[in-house]
Amino acid sequence: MHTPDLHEWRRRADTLEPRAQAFIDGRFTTATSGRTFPTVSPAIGRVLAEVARSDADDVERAVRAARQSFENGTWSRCHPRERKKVLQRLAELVRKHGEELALLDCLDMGKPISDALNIDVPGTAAVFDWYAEAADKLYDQVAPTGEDALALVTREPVGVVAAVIPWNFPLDMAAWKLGPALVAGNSVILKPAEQSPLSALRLAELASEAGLPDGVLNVLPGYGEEVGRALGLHPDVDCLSFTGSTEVGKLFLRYAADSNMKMVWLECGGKSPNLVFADCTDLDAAARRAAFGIFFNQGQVCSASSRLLLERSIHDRFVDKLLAEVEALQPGHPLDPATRTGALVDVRQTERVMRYIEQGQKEGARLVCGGERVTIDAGDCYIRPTIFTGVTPDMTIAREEIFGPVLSILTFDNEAEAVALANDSIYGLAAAVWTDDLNRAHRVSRQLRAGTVSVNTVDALDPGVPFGGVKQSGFGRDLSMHAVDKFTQLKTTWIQLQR
Ligand code: TXE
Repeated sequence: MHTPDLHEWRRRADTLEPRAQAFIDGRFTTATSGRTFPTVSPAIGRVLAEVARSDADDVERAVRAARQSFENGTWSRCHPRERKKVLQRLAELVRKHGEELALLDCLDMGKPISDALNIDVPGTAAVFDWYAEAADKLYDQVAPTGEDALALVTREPVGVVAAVIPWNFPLDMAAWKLGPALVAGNSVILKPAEQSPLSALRLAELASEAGLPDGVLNVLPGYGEEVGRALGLHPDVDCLSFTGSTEVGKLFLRYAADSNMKMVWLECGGKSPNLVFADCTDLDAAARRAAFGIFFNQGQVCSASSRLLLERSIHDRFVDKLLAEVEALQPGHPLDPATRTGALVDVRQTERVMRYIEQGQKEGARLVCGGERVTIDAGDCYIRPTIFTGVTPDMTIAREEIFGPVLSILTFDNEAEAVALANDSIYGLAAAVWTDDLNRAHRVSRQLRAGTVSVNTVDALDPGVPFGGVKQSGFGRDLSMHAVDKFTQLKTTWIQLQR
């Protein structure tokens, strides 16, 4: 198959005409106010599209359409096999239009085209496939009540679900919410991040083409404070699933309390520790994955292994190995298929990350590589992979989520200290442990307060494995059958039997 080169991707980028209106009740439409906002590409440094700036009026329209579609039952009460077929077709359409979808995300938020094509698109299709397969395998339960009664415990869709998602994985995040919410029979309103709304709009169109009835999926591009807030406060939204910052996650809890006590599920920030013990024999693999764990997607990953905890005796050797890995991860043009590190999402995020780098230096950490912002073509949202050694637990770069290509290295002398350092965070999304000692692997995994602990790898992911956090990383799980629980209510039907 022909693989496009940089020249070809540039040509496609120049002729791209993305969908830019809101998608309500099966149709593209302007915002009620008629207003738009520009979405700027950090990859090519120009406005990609003027996008509908939805607000509370559009939320009203979308909620009405979602509610109507939910009540009329064309999706909520259809045979599970029908839902399966639609989701399977959607997965196929995502694959079929993979190059276009990959290009949209690459341009909109600056990730390398190769990652978008080889990771994001197949990952998105895999999630729809997985939930399609689940559609006719969701059994209900009968409670043990004794001879004189039959108590059915059935799962019902919650109704109207709103999903508010971030910009780091625009397609995947949409699929993580849509797959389980749709398979359970809900109607959904999706709000993509204002930095990266384009692929979600195209996805809505593909879902329609796959046979999803009108009103079951609505997409409202716009700002958090306008669309996100209105969804959070709406009295007819039954459930809200959010991925993004801890700060905004907390707002959704308030919105729910101030409105209808809607169910809220949060997947928020992280400062994930990656612990490497001296007994780990494959330090090359550990260094390779440590680099991936922080520099993949320019460090803009909620579960990024941003704190590397090294046993003191291997510190220098390990840092040398890491520095060798980083050589191959210098930023390049996102449209170049050879690029492994692309642009950060926008100027605001780039400046935010640069401030953290300055802060790290001011607080006395040692910058061993990177730290520089670079310009490539018309884009200036690039930062070289940055590593700090000599980081202490009280430093800002050891505590706050930077969400950029910045690794903080700390050292420990024994297992107890490693665990204490790892758990010294308000977050608890992911953690990784590298050791050849099986006992240690289990002992440490049990003590780490994180939603996912990976042993001898980082960032392991599969649609069938739950993903989510503890502490201020949030609650509720994306992916797997557990995600379906978030979007369903249990109904008990007690039937008294005559003897
Ligand atoms: O996230 P926001 P931002 C972290 C990361 C990053 C920081 C800021 O540290 O540097 O957050 O990024 C919507 N009411 N993460 O500002 O604001 C917004 O429109 C309702 C971690 O981009 O949390 C978008 O759709 N909604 C992370 C979504 O919330 C609001 C991913 C996420 O944006 C809102 C992204 C409001 N008042 C950032 N304000 C992760 N854990 O994956 C914003 N939104």
